[in-house]
Amino acid sequence: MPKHHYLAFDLGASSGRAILGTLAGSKLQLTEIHRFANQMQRVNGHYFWNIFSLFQELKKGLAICVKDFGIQPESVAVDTWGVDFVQLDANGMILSLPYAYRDSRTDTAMDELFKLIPREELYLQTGIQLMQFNSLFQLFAMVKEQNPLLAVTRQILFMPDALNYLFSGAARTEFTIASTSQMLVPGACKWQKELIAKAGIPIDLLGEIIRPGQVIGQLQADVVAETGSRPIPVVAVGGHDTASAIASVPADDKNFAYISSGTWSIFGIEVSQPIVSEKSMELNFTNEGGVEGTTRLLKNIMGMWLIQECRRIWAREYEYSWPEMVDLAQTAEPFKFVIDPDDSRFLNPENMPETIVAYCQENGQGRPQSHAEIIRCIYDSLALKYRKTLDEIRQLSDQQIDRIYMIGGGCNNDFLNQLTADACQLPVYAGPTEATATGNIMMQAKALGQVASLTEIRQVVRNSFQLKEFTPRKPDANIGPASGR
Ligand code: LFR
Repeated sequence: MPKHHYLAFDLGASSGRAILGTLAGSKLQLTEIHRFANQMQRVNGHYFWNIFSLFQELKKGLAICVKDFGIQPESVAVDTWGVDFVQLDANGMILSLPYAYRDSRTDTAMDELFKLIPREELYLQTGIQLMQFNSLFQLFAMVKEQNPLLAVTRQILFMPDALNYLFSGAARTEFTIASTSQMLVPGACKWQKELIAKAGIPIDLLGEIIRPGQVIGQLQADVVAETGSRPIPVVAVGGHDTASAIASVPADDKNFAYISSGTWSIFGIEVSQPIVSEKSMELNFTNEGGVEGTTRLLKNIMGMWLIQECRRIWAREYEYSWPEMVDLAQTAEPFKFVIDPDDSRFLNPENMPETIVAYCQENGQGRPQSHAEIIRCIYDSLALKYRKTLDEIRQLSDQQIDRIYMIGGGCNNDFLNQLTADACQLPVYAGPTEATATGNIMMQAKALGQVASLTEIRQVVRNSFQLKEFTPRKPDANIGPASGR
């Protein structure tokens, strides 16, 4: 049976990976080729991504694949987190490091923009969850501060588009990543031009939008020379990591919800049309673009960021492993402390554990006394937030939901998987862990003609990865108050 090799570059907020996908018939095998840390860089009190060192790591990944593994992939594709972008000048040069979305310069941008465009109008025209870091607010903040670079910017490119550009020389804007900007007409490859103009953002910075699953160019000669690869196609996949992850949900029907569990917990369903209504506005749901004409109706929940940040702070004294943190949580009393994980104070605090303790104290719960209590508080609060989000989805759509797929790096957390099953009273199926890379690889296979549809992609995923099932336990004291928070 002929084998097809594709190389996925999957960049997350805390790590990046080059993952090789080998497709033989309807079975996909993944091999991790290269993994590296990613971190926001703090410069002069602001946060940036070092896109040049990220590009260097991606090229290294390709070189390792070709030279050390001896495998020439048929194509490459990049996916990353949403919303952030680079600015290109008239010569196509990247003007500066892109800001990272947790930078505080957008702290007041939403309220400022609401003065020009009422909140309702903004939501109803874009169908995107209002979050201060969406590209619209980032660009608006630059307009407000009269950012001098804006005057010489000719085009903006979102992170995956920018990396595809560095690989291929082709500057294209892919639909799923563009949909995170809060600047598109819901569900369409169309900029919301009037709204963008009202925010003072020059519309000609935004390129034409293409659908995922297309070849956008070939590797540039200098990349070929540096990596030893042949000049293979660069593919626009679901450039938004969550779009790629959801493409690989191993479902054979539509009756499911998903949680893409990583730095963020992204909870949602897949729909064929955006759901943009007074109700979805009130509940602040997003309609991001998916692959193959789907829409991702979902909510961003603060997720493992809370744990990652506690770990980072505690590492000054002792660096916990992830399993150690899960073990510790199980020594603490359940549901003694509960936070709203999405309180804005948790977006980028100097000290996450102290911020959590202060929240609990302010809310009359007393002070968590130990690391175990803080970690338990985070997991319990996430599970409760998942239940609340599920209830909200059921208010928005009558699509039946009879199970939850937990995908992404966080799906290895059996403890949280069980808490989620209990809180939501639905079976939880965990896997695949490398959901994003899998979706990225399978959309490359689609672009190169090896699979024909999303249904076929998901068949391959089911055929290739073992899932772990978590059955909900009967509601009791263990899973907290019946109403959620
Ligand atoms: C997850 C993610 C979310 C997006 C957030 C910020 O990695 O892409 O979908 O809202 O990062 O971009």
